[in-house]
Amino acid sequence: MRTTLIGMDTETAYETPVTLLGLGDMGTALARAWLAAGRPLTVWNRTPEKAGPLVEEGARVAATQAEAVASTDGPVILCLLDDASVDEVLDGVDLNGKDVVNLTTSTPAQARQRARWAEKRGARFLDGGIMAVPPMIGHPETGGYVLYSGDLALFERHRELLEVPAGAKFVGEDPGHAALHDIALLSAMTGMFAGITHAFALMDQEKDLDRSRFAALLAEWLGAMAGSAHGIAAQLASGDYTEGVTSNLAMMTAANDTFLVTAEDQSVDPRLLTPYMELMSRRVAQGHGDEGLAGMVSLLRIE
Ligand code: FVH
Repeated sequence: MRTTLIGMDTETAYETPVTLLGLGDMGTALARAWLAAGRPLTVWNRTPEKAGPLVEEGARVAATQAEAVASTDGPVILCLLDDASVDEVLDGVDLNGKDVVNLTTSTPAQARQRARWAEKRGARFLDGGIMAVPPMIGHPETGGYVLYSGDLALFERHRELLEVPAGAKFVGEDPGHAALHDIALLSAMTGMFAGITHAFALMDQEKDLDRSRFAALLAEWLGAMAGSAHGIAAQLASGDYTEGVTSNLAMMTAANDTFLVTAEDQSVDPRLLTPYMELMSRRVAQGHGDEGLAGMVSLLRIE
């Protein structure tokens, strides 16, 4: 079913109907974005009460997940808690001929398995990793986006629709790659949060220090340092880990004692820093003090 023509000068620009399974915080935000954009939307949620407010905003509620999937020829978007809940929700549902887009957080292996599972059921499959929190959805100016991987033709077919809630970035035809990018980015964020936690702990005893002023410095500093990812990528690509190095590993490692002594003086447990410092020391001990950070990547590999 294809409805209202919205394009001014093309016959292919239609409002594609969407089916959305899962109305948690993220699913509800996605639903609101599509409704606000005037997309015909069918929703289903295990706890049906959550659909109530969306009906008032124009959504159609299906009584069952099978009915929701069967109700349109538009894409079926999944935004459920985890991979197990996808199994539970779609058990026995006819997906033949459907375009399935799974925005449920998965591991890369789960996403690849889900792609095989979809293919066996006659569906086309795209996996997505959401790099946004619910308040960012429908607000492109906040910089949120969704990473996609899998069926490129499917991505292109629904690209306009997928770009309504947030930016859409296709990262490869291996269906596991969106999840891999997602988890890699979130892992980097976890390391950043560990650093922020340690930094505030260092300030904790200093009651006269203005935390919000420090936060501004911290955010500015982390922003300035984030660009180092490009240098590491260039070194990994060239294999020359001394390329473009301004602050080498030996110099950085020598400063670690200052960090640790300061932590001790401020009565702060250094456990969030020491594993990384140990890796740095190991790389220097291997004779690579003149390098940047790229050489540390190989130290993390489990053979
Ligand atoms: N919220 C966030 O900040 C993050 C941002 C990045 C991406 N994540 C992922 O998005 C998926 C959905 O997250 P969510 O925020 O909507 O999660 P909840 O609010 O907890 O809602 C979970 C929905 O899943 C349904 N559900 C759970 N288990 C089952 C099941 N066994 N059978 C059927 N449905 C199930 C749940 O239904 P109900 O509890 O309302 O009945 C919700 O619809 C997620 O992968 C995040 O990692 C969000």
